[in-house]
Amino acid sequence: MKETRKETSSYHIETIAIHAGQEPDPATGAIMTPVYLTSTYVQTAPGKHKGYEYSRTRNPTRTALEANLAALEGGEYGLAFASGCAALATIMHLFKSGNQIICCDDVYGGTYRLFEKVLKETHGLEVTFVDMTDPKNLEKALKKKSAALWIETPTNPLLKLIDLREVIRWGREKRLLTCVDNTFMSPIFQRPLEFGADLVMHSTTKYLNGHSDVIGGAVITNSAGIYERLRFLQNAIGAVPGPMDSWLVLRGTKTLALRMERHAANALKIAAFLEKHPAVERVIYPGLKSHPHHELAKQQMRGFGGMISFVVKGGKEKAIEVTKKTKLFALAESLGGVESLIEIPAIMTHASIPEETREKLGIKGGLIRLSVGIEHADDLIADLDQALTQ
Ligand code: P1T
Repeated sequence: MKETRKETSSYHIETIAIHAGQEPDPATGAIMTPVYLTSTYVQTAPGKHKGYEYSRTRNPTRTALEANLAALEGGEYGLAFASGCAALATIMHLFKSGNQIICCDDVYGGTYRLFEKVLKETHGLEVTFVDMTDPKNLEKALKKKSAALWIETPTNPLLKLIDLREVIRWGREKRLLTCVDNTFMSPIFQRPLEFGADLVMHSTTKYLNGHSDVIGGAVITNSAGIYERLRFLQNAIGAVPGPMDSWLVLRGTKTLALRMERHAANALKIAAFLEKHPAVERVIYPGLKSHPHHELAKQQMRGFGGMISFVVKGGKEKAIEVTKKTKLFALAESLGGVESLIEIPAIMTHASIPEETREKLGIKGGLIRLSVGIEHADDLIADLDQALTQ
């Protein structure tokens, strides 16, 4: 059984999304990969099997998903996990106690929590948070024990952009493992392996699945050595997705390209609308000329994404009022689904970051984050308008 992708690399990404990793079922010709709901596989003699022995180790539905995700990121090898956090936790087992990870300072709250409140204590990892928008800050953080760079771009929730070419080049020069969380962009808009990253991580819960009905994660790499070790860890630790969840993500990626186009087109219209709204102090969207990293966004991303953050006049009280008044934008954590979501990072997704650190970063009470869905943009704009207007 092939572990890597079917040869689709010469195709456009829209075609890869639909075909990579998927063959008609050899038993029936079914065009959709079956959901192999099985924990174990019958052997013809001890140790003699068809490549599958136990579903923590391998499952055919998961194998198809892993090949599909690898192809989408332009990588050789893919591994699927039970969640984005499970993917991150497994990756961290590549390191030894005493190693230092240099992480960008604005990251998903759960990533921060895993680094600060778990891995520091249980693994003895040192984690240094750095504003990577200025690569000069990296040099200051570098130590003998530095082992990896952890990059999120655009960052969550402040949508700062990190120069992938520059930062990855620096990391490789210093022999650090360069890891990029590509959840916000999806491979449709950004492919970090093209910039030389050692590995790409995803919360597949988000755009890759796209329908808010799965929790999942993934890692993609071009390095056979890293893949072998991670595959060993995936099995040894066991934070794997079930076949049904694997199938749902595999189904989701078929429409990824179309969805991303609409997410981004809607987000640009909404960001432009918010920028002119009298109740809004500041809008952060990489597609706006006013975004400090707009030029970099044009260079390293093929689209600006579906995430917008904005600050309302009137601070936390006003922000709470707005999030309670929207009707189409559901008040909920997460992102990347077809439906639009609204949330307040300081109270919700980033609450596990201490208030003082949040304030320093600029994650204040009045900051609202939108995950723009694929509804009609005019309906979404009207919804925000009525919620923002007294
Ligand atoms: O939720 P999980 O699948 O474990 O993924 C964690 C994760 C990792 N990386 C990024 C960039 C993320 O945004 C997330 C999850 N984020 C949210 C739930 C959120 O609302 O931001």
